[in-house]
Amino acid sequence: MNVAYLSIGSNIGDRLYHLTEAVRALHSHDGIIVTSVSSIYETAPVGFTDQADFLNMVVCVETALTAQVLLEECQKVEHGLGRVRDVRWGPRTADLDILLYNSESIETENLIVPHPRMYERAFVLIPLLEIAPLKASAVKDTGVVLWKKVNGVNDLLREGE
Ligand code: PH2
Ligand code: MG
Ligand code: MG
Repeated sequence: MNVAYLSIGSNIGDRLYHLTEAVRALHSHDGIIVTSVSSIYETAPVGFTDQADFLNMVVCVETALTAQVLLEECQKVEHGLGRVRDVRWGPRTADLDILLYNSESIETENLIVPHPRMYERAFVLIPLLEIAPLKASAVKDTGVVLWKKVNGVNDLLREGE
C-alpha cells in the first residue's frame, strides 16, 4: 500500500462544500482510503493575488494506485466539481495536488513529486504540519530536519543528567 499526501483548495462558490465533496469522492474510490484530514484554513491567495481567499486543507491517503493514476483520479474529482482550467494559479472550485507519494521523487511530463512549490507555501505547510509534522520538515529543501523529539521540559532537562 502507498501513502500519499494531497493538498485541496477552493476559492469559488461554496468552498467548504467543494472540500468535503472532494474528500468524499476520494474516500469512495475503491483504491483510496482517506486516513487523516487536517483542519480547514482560510488563506490569502498566493501567486495570482487578485482573487478571492481560499479554503485549504491537506489529507493523507492510503492507495493502491500509482502516483500517475492517483493524479488522474484527482483530476476527475476536480472535473466532477466543475473545475475549468483557465488562468494559471487563478480561481478554482477545487484543486487537488499530490504533495508527496511515499518518499518517492517523481518527474514526468505532468507530475512532479514532491510538489515543487510546497515548501514555499504556508497554505500547504501549516495543514501538513498538523497531520504529519515529520513530513512537513524532514523532506529536502527546508534545511530543517527533526533531530530529536523532546517530550516536555522534564524530558529535556533529564538530558545531560
Ligand atoms: N493554489 C494555487 C495558487 N495560489 N493560494 C492559496 N491561498 N491557496 C491555494 O490553494 C492556491 C493559491 C495554485 O494551485
Ligand atoms: Mg495547486
Ligand atoms: Mg493543481
